[in-house]
Amino acid sequence: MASLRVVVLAGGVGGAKFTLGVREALARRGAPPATVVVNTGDDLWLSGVRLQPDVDSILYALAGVNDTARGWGRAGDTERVNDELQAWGAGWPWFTLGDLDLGTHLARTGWLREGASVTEVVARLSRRWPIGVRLLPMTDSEVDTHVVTDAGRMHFQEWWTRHRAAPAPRAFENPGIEAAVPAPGVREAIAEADVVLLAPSNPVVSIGPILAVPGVRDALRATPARVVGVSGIIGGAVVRGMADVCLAAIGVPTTAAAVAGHYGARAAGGLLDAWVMAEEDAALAPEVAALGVRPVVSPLWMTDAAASAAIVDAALEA
Ligand code: FO1
Repeated sequence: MASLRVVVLAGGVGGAKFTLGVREALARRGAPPATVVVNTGDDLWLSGVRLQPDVDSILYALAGVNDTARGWGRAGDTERVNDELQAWGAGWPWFTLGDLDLGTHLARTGWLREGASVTEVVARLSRRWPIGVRLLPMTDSEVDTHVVTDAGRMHFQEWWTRHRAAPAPRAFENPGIEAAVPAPGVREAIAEADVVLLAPSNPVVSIGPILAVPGVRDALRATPARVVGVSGIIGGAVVRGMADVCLAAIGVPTTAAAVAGHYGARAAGGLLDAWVMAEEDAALAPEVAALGVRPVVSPLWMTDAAASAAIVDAALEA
């Protein structure tokens, strides 16, 4: 299967760990680099610079320069500029911009100001290190994520980072997404793929915005590729992040079978051909099969790149 063409839809931290596994699994097969379509729904402007948290999490992880303890930003970063911004009362006091990380945001913002598209900016960022995948933003348009909560409406980053997802969410909205189109290459990559993988990222605020870009769902429904999702739920609990809160807001229980049902079977108008679920959730496999989705039971802890690659192997063999 040396010519195996793989497309991954991914969010930030979980997406980064999964993408490390994709890169390793494909390299072992001698397959071409995967195309990774990254959520840009939590991008934002702050202190005059453009941030792309999910793009940067994946980029830094593939380059081996990420802060693995925090899960975001650069390893060994300092915060001198951030301290100055705070002293000026600029930015958000609860949101840290590391010095090295700010270098990325400044480069990106400069290129955007010079007229480069988001796709071109992501391509330029990808050239610095041999990251071993092709990164594409989901769209070139600016799409925000807003959270409607009991405490009012706020930007996703404020809800997530400042309030730790505490105010109960009523809805997630992506103003402007109806007018967005998939970034150049996204539809083509999906159409020409052999396998499309949905990373075990947050189904609501990471994979959700990618699927909400008009045209992406249709491309997934039409592709001859197998579409395989990987559960981010293990043993009925989220592995990281606050996906359970997000799922509850859209009425989806935090179980591997319910999330498979949320994506739906391709055979029944949904997206999935197969669903990789944790050994801890094996008892739910018949429920997944009843949806019309092939369940694949596998260890799902992404403890290192080799463990992630084993999950990708299970997905590719599905
Ligand atoms: N997450 C935090 O919890 N606190 C921060 O101060 C913070 C800063 C930050 C700066 C740049 C960046 O790319 C990401 C950053 N994150 C921070 C992570 C990020 O807000 C979220 O984890 C993701 O957006 C959710 O996918």
